[in-house]
Amino acid sequence: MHMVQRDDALPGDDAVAGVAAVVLGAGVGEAVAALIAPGSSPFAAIGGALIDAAPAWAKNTAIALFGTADKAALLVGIAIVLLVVAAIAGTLERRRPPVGRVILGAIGVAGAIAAVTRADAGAFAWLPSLVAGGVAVITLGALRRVGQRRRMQGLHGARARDASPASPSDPNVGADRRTFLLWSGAAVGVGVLAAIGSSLVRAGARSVAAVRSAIRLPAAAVAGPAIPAGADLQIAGLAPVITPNADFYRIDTALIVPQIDPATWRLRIHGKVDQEVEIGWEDLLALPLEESVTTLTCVSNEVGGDLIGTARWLGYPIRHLLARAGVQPEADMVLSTSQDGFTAGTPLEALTDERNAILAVGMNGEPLPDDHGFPVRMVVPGLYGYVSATKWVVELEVTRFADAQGYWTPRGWSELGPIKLASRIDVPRRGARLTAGDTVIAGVAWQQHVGVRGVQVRIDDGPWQDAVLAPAIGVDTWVQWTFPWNAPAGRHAITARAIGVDGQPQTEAVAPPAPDGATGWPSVAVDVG
Ligand SMILES: Nc1nc2c(c(=O)[nH]1)N[C@H]1C(S)=C(S)[C@@H](COP(=O)(O)O)O[C@H]1N2
Ligand SMILES: [Mo]
Repeated sequence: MHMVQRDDALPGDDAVAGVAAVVLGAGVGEAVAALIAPGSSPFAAIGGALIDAAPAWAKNTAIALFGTADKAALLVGIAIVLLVVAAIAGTLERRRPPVGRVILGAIGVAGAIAAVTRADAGAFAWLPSLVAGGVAVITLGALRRVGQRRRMQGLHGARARDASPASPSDPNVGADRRTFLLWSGAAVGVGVLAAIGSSLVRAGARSVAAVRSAIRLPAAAVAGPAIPAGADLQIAGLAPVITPNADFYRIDTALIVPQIDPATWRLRIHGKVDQEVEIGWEDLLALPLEESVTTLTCVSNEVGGDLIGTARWLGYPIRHLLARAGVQPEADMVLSTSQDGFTAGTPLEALTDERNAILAVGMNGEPLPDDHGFPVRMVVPGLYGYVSATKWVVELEVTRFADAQGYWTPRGWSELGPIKLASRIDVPRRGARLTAGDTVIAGVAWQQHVGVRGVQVRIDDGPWQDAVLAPAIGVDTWVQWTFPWNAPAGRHAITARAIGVDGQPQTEAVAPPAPDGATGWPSVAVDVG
């Protein structure tokens, strides 16, 4: 033992063995997942468990730092942590065998537990992570044996020349180190190839994409509002009044987007109802669908942020389905559940009053994109998405706030999420350099379901001046505004505030997104030269 430790010529090799074992294990695990349990990728399972464990501040930090790339950032983070742990496990494996292998096996078991506890776990959800852990354990053991052989030989050689133990110039050691590195490299290579292959298999298996592209949605029985002339000011840099699907913000907890074949989709309405109602895709499309234009907003949107978008939706009013089920008088909430287990708690009233709360199937003239809830999602004007806009929705439970909670409530977000009066300056951009003279300031303002009466703009510490409001599509959508400005040279701060329908301006008080939505006036600094 003592001699082996003293012969620690190339300590980095132990870390290499650990990393190679984990890369091979992870790659094989991903491949098994892609082939037999698509939803149970070890990475996605661990990532999903971390997302579920995340409190409000963590969600917001991730969104603030990475925006809608928060999921990619999480996966990269998990990979980095895993590689560091792998290097440590490799080192420990030699110092105190079999500690390294035990660590790798434990990670596999943890992944399997995470996978089986996902809401949409299949019967074999545990398999990919266990295979990953098993492969990593076996590989680490094997690489260590190759490494050990090299050290033993190095030791014999070293006896004669104690000054340079295991010198790389020793031909035996050199050859065996090459063997070790070759095997390690092969493990990494196979692991990476397996991971790439599994992502290709995954992409190819997206038969739901083919089903989706073959769908022709029925025409609306009730047409939505026309876009009034002038509602879109067509100013460069100003968000268009209707957001193209490809540019629509995406926020959800799904690391792997649920793939639901509409032919198997069913929605169950149950709980405090006179009779359960269940409908399938064809039943839903056969109903008289209504079109509406509604702006969705995320509670995590910072002042000036872009987690907001407007679409023309096609769907069926939820209130008609609730009426069919017969809601019992003590109910005050509907807990909607996604196929992947996400839930939202929506006040019953918001789903039964006259607003356009719908089960949406269409978005801007096409079936919902995968990322936005295909085949069916909820759209409820006036409430932040986390309490209302359930994508991939499969269940509506009529219940009470006293008895049930939506996904984000126990994680530090408010039970109720009415959208706050807000505005945003799109033009000019923060930090823009302008030429002195006539220019235009423009932006959007919103308070869905309530409406906006006006917007005011202030230059530096000057007076509040009325901006021109473009015609609104309706109270459920944001509205564009513009303000002509004769910009004098110098550095200026432009601030805006919306005026609510009650005549009250948007609050100046600065609040962070958690627990129920950010507040404060948007402001941009510009240099005029
Ligand atoms: N299934 C599911 N639906 C969900 C979420 C989710 O995490 N899972 N997030 C909600 C949140 S927080 C928002 S803001 C909206 C965003 O909808 P979008 O991604 O279509 O813009 O979806 C809501 N619906
Ligand atoms: Mo959100």
